Amino acid sequence: MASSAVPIKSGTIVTIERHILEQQRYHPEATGVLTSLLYDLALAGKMIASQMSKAGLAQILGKTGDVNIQGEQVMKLDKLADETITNLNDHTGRLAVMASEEHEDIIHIPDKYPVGKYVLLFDPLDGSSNIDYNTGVGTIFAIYQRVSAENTRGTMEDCLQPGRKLVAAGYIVYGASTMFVYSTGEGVHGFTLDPSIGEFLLSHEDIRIPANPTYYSVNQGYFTRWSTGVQKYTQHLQELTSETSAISMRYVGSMAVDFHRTLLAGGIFYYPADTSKPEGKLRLAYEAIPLAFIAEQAGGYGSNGNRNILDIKPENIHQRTPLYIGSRELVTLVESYIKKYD
Ligand code: AHM
Ligand code: MG
Repeated sequence: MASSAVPIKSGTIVTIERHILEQQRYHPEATGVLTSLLYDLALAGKMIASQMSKAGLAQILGKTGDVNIQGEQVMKLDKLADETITNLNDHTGRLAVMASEEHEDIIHIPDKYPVGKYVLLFDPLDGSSNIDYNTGVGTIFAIYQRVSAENTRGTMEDCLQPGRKLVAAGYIVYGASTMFVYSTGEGVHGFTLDPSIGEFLLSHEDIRIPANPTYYSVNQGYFTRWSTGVQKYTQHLQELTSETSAISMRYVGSMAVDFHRTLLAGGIFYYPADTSKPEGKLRLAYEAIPLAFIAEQAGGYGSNGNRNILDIKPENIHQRTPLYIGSRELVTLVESYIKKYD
């Protein structure tokens, strides 16, 4: 797996801007537009992190449409995050079209602004139901090249591309610190926001998901609703724990956060289909595909239980999917349980 274009000596400080520029060297044909787009997303991450720290109280005291104690209109943080990303990207001339988990339809670039060649899909604030409890949440994004004709308004087809066509993907987690993790197909790199200088600094270069599992992550409250294969697989994971070693269970309920831990520690995150959600809960285009791309770039794997998530072309923009993602061995094992028992 490639590391960054210029070897980074320990003690060297690398900003996200410089790192993205260095990555561009792998693509001599690059015009710099993708580089700028990724940098815009890092900026969106900084703005959302700042809004979260300021707006936390407003969020807890009010819902969208309410008036806060200062008499100001309160905006829910998921809506605020959605508007931040949209408003930062609709006028830059880099995008043909956008789609967000928060919008029923695709988001067209306003007629007064130029259109570009990229397509941006995002979940602005994944796990937002956790905000009320001061728990980590995240932003997830996917970037494609448009398939529609240049210099026209982007289309739904631009947004319905399989993960194999991804140009870049990543996520931002807002936790004890804010982290930006991305890949352009040359490995996975993570940056931690230094709030005192407002810069993302390279903290996790060329992340590789450990093969040895540390955690499994699933909402086990739904156990009785799962298929036999998923139940037996989960029991198998529990049996891996012995007197001398353990695979522990961790579940935040914010996928970006649960995935981030899985990526760094090794293990599996899964959200199966169940009797009340036969299609699963997570969104293929906004959540499963970008994180499966990151997992694969880090040596892991993302599956819907039967096949590689990256090979599935979404049929509609809000399509849901079961998801099993993390260390390759654990994900292929759940596929074999599903094949055998379901
Ligand atoms: P959201 O996009 O509305 O926030 O929903 C997705 C979230 C994921 O982050 C998380 O994995 C899942 O919902 C948790 O669901 P549950 O509460 O059923 O375990
Ligand atoms: Mg989500």
